[in-house]
Amino acid sequence: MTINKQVLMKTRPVGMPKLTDFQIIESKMPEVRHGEVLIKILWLSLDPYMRGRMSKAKSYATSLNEGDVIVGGAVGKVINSQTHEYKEGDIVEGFTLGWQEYAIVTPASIRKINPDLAPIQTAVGVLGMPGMTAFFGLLHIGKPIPGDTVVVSAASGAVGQLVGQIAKIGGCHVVGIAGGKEKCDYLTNTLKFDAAIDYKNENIDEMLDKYCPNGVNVYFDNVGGRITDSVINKLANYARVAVCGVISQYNLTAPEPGLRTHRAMLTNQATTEGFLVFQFAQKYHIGLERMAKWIKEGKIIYKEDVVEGLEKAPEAFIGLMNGKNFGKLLVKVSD
Ligand code: NAP
Ligand code: FER
Repeated sequence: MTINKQVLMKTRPVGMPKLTDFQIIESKMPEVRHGEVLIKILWLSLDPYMRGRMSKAKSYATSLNEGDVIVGGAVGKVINSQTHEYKEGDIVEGFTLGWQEYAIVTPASIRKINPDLAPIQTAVGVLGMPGMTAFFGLLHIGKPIPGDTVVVSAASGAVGQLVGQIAKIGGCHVVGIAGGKEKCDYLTNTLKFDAAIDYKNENIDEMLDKYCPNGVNVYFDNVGGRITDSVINKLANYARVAVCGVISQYNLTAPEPGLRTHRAMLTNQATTEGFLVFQFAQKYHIGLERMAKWIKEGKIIYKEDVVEGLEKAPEAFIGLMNGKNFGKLLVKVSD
C-alpha cells in the first residue's frame, strides 16, 4: 500500500501566507481505477499564481477551500497506468498534480515529456508555463521590434529572466528591474542585459532616465505597484505595457493607492494589455520548439532555485512572495 504525503491549505491566508496556514498530512493512496494513471511526483513547481488560488477572489480557476491539497504544476513518473495512453516509466507534466508525493489523474490533465530534450524539470520552467508566458507575453503582447527599449520587472525570476533574453535575441535594449545587487549583477554579467536596476537600493526614476534615455517602448510587468508607476511615467510614444503579473499586490489586504498613470498612457498613445498564458495554448508547440532550439544553441540559459523535500514547499512559497528565490523556484520531491 502506498502512503502519500500531502500539503494542505489548512487556513486561508490573510495577507502574507504564514507557515501555520499549511499542514502536512499522510494518507493512504486509493486503488488506481480503469482510465487512471498513478504518478510519483519528482519535481513540484512553485508559482506566484498559487497565492490567487488560496484567496477567494474570482479567477479563471476555482479557489482552494481550507483542507484542500494545494494545486500546482509538477513533473512526475508514471508508476501504474490503467490507460492505453501511458505506460510505466513515462515522464509527465501536469498543471494540477498538486503539492503531494503521488497523484492519481486522467490522461487529459497530463502531457508526456521527452526526457532527452532537456532536464525534465524544465517542463514546469523554461519549457513549460513560465517559458510560454515569457515567449508569448513578450512577442504577442509586448510586440518588440529591434532597437526598442524593453523593461522587465521581477527580471531574475522564472519569467523575467527569459523575457529579457528573448528581447536581447530580438535586438532590443533590455533593462531589468530586480531586488538586490546579486540579482542585478547576474542580469548584466551572465544574461547580458544592457542594464539592471536594483529597486531596493537605487532610485528607480533616476535609473530609468539613465538607462532608457529615449523612453520605454515595451514594459513587461511582473510586479505592479510603485515600480510600475515609475516605468509607465517613462513610456515612449506608442509603448506597449504587457501586464503579466502584479506580485506586489498579491498579499495586500487592501488595494495600494498609486500614482495616476493614465496621463502618461494618454499622451504617449500607449497600450496596456493584460494576458493569461493559457490564451496561447493552441500555439504552445511553436513556443516550445523555439525555446528548445534557443537553449540548444546556448542563446537562452535558465537559472533554477531548487529546494529539497516536499515539506519545504510552504516555506519556499512564502519566500517566493518575498523575493527569496533566485531563478525558477522548484521543489525536488523525489529522485
Ligand atoms: P518569480 O519572478 O520567479 O518570483 C517572484 C519574484 O517577484 C520574486 O523573486 C521577487 O523578485 C519579486 N517580487 C516579490 N514581491 C515583490 C514586490 N512586492 N515588489 C516587486 N517584486 C516583488 O516568479 P514568476 O513565476 O516568474 O512570476 C513572475 C510574475 O509573472 C508573477 O507576477 C506571476 O503572477 C506572473 N505570471 C503570470 C502569468 C500569466 O499567465 N499572466 C503566468 C506566469 C507568471 P525580486 O527579488 O526581484 O523582488
Ligand atoms: C499568474 C497570475 C494570475 C497566473 C495566472 C493568474 C498562470 C490568473 C489569475 C486570475 O485568473 O485571477 O501568475 O499564472
